[in-house]
Amino acid sequence: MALERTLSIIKPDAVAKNVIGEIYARFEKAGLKVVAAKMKQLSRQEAEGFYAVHSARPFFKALVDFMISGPVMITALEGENAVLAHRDLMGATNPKEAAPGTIRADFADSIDANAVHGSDAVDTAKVEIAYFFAATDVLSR
Ligand code: RTP
Ligand code: MG
Repeated sequence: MALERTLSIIKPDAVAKNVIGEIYARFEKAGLKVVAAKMKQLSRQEAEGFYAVHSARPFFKALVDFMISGPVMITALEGENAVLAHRDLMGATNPKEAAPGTIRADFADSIDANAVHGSDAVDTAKVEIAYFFAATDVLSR
């Protein structure tokens, strides 16, 4: 087992549904601790930079448009195998394929409005946490 950090974003659809607390409760029950958090309205430039890896994909504009459609909750989570643990809680990208009981199965409406983002690897988690938080704003506990 490895103590890891991952970057979690509650996307505009789930913030609008007022389920921030329900989603955070799932993280806590799974042993993940919040070590940094903020609510933010992303600018187009910030969203494009965050999802730059997808810039050549056909869904890129829809993804960015969606991510700036309202405020998001950005959190760094820490725990054993945090990256995979968080992705297991999220479920598959397309909510139609997400396993019952996952966040996307329960709260997502479509592949675009899919409630949450999670880092896909420890290395990308480091880059994504640094994208939104200064090192001094991440507080291990
Ligand atoms: P995320 O990065 O947001 O946590 O989602 P993910 O790893 O499950 O999926 P990823 O492949 O990284 O895609 C990022 C987001 O782009 C949208 N997407 N649309 N129409 C499509 O085929 C398609 N594929 C991906 C989704 O909103 C996905 O969360
Ligand atoms: Mg991804």
